[in-house]
This record gives sequence, structure tokens and C-alpha cells, in this order.
Amino acid sequence: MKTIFTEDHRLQDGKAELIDGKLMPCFEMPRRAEILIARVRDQKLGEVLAPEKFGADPVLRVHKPEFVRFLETAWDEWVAQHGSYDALPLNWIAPGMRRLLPETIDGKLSYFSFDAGTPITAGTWRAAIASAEVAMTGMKLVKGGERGAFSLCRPPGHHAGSDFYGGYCFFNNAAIAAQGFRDGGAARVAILDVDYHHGNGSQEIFYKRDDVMTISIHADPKQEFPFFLGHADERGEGRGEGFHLNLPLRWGAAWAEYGHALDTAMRRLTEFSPDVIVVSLGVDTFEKDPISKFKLKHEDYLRIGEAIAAAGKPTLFIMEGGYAVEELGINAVNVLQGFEA
Ligand code: SP5
Ligand code: ZN
Repeated sequence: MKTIFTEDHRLQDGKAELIDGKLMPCFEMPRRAEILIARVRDQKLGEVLAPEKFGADPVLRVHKPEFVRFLETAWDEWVAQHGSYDALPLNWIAPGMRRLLPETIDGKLSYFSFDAGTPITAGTWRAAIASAEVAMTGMKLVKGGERGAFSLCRPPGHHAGSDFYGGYCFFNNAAIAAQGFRDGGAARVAILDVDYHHGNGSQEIFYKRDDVMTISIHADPKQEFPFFLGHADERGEGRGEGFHLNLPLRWGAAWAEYGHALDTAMRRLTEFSPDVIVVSLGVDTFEKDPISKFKLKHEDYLRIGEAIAAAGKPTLFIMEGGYAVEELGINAVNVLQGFEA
């Protein structure tokens, strides 16, 4: 299958994130994409294409204009206030407080974010737009008749919601592509999220809708980031009720548990009968992932790809997480090769 990739991902190169009570080098680093594209080339997965230009228009189909405007100017506002180093928020809203947009950059960062793991840098805006363009170019390929395509997105997207960023994500690439399919004439789109972390942004964006189903298999939010969404009883709201599925697994889950959840996910997906599948492809479920606690092995990723292929739908793979950097390429490309087998 074809891969969409751009070097512009390097423009997001954060220095540090707050994790385990310490400022540590960012786990979400440019080397991740280098390893991924190297594996795609080594394995001769297929042609590698540069993204087309789409600008901010498709981003504005799922994100609020004030949020998009904020990300465009956040770095400059931060530099004017503090100087030229990465921007991180320091505090967030608590129950009983009022969600009013502050005037100053520190307040705006707090307003539009949900963690201190996602630094805004000089290149964040351009990298995030480029990542969305990688997703949209993959969307166009699949819409144009490709059975599968791999959008090698970086930075990732599935934690970003309609008006917030966090979890290393700025724009929700999978949601942007899913909306792109809808706008291009698809009646029903399913987002299948296999990243270790719950796809809270994707769920938030589509929760009240029945045209884009979200299904996520992830570490139980009772134990794991992002903690406040992704519980099994969340099934959608209004027209969306019954069109959103969460399959949380406990820390330590290995293929036995994972494969069972994937069967459940694919059964519900198939019943929905989408025109197209968007896969939020995180491989931080790997046994050696440094920030995660599932136990998947290299060969399990082939099984994930095969299970997705069995649905028999055109499928767009959107890269999300995975931090065992040196083995990232093996796991992600195994999913794609399992799909193609
Ligand atoms: C796209 C994606 O995978 N984002 C993940 C964001 C995770 N943020 C930090 C989670 C912290 C979990 N605790 C780490 C323990 C390591 N010792
Ligand atoms: Zn993740």
C-alpha cells in the first residue's frame, strides 16, 4: 500500500514533557517517524508520497475556529511573554470554576489543553497542519479506490478534541480524515482506535453523531491516561447513542485479552456496515513500550492487520502513538502487512 509522509513532522521537536513528576525528554520525538519510514522502505510496502496542500480548511471541519486560531498564534504569544523556549501549561480548570477564555497566553494554554506533556514549539503549527494534510491525502487515495493507505502522521492526533490539545496531539488527524470521507460522500465511517490510550478526542468530536462510529480498545481509564474518558459505559449521546464503543483492558493485557476485545470491536464495526474504516494506529500496546503496560508482541500486530482486513472495507491507517522507538517500525508495518496478506 501507499504511504503518505513529509519531513515537516520534524518541525515538532519538543524538548521536554512533564511525566512521573519529572521534566523528561519528549517520548513523542522526530526519530519515531524516521524509524517508521525506514521500515516502510526496507519492507517495500509501496510507494511513498508527499502530502497535498489542504491548509486549515479540513481542520476547521472538526475543530473550533477559536482553537485553531489559538494554535496558530500560541508560539508567538508565548515568546513575547516568556522568551524562545517550549510552551507548557501549568494549571487547569476545576469543577466550580468558569470556562472563560483568558486574555494572556498562560491562561489560553490552560484553557485549550489537558496535560503538561504536549509542548508548543516554534514549529508546532506547521507540523500539525502538515500532519493533518498527510491524513487528508490518505483520505483522498482511499476515496479514489485504494483498498488501503498509510498516513504516516506525526504529531499524532487522537487525544485532540474539538477545542483542546494534549497527549502529544494538536489536531485530530483521524477525525479530520473521517469528516473528509463524510464530506466526500461516504454515508458511514468507522474509526477503530487500537492505540494503548483511549481516543478521547475522537470520541468527543463524534459522540452525539451516528454517522461516524468510534470504537476504542485501550488501557482502562481507571488506571491510565487520559483517566477521564473511555469507560465501558460510554455509548454515545442523543442520535449517537449506541454508535460509540469502549473496550477498556486492565494493565498487563496480552494477546488473549486483546484479541478477544478486537473480535468484539470488529463484530460491532461490521454490523454498522461503514463505507470506510479509519484506523487510529497506535503501537504503544507493545510489551516493551516505555510508558505503557500492555504485553503485545511483534507477531500480534500481524493479527491486528488481518482482523481489520477481514471486515473487507477500504481502510485508512493513521499513525498515532508508540514509544519503543527502535521497534516501532516493525510493529506498525506488521499491522499493514497483516492487512495486505
Ligand atoms: C498519542 C499518544 O499515545 N499519546 C500518549 C500520551 C501519554 N501521556 C503520558 C502518559 C503517562 C503515563 N505514565 C507513564 C509511566 C511511565 N513510567
Ligand atoms: Zn497512545
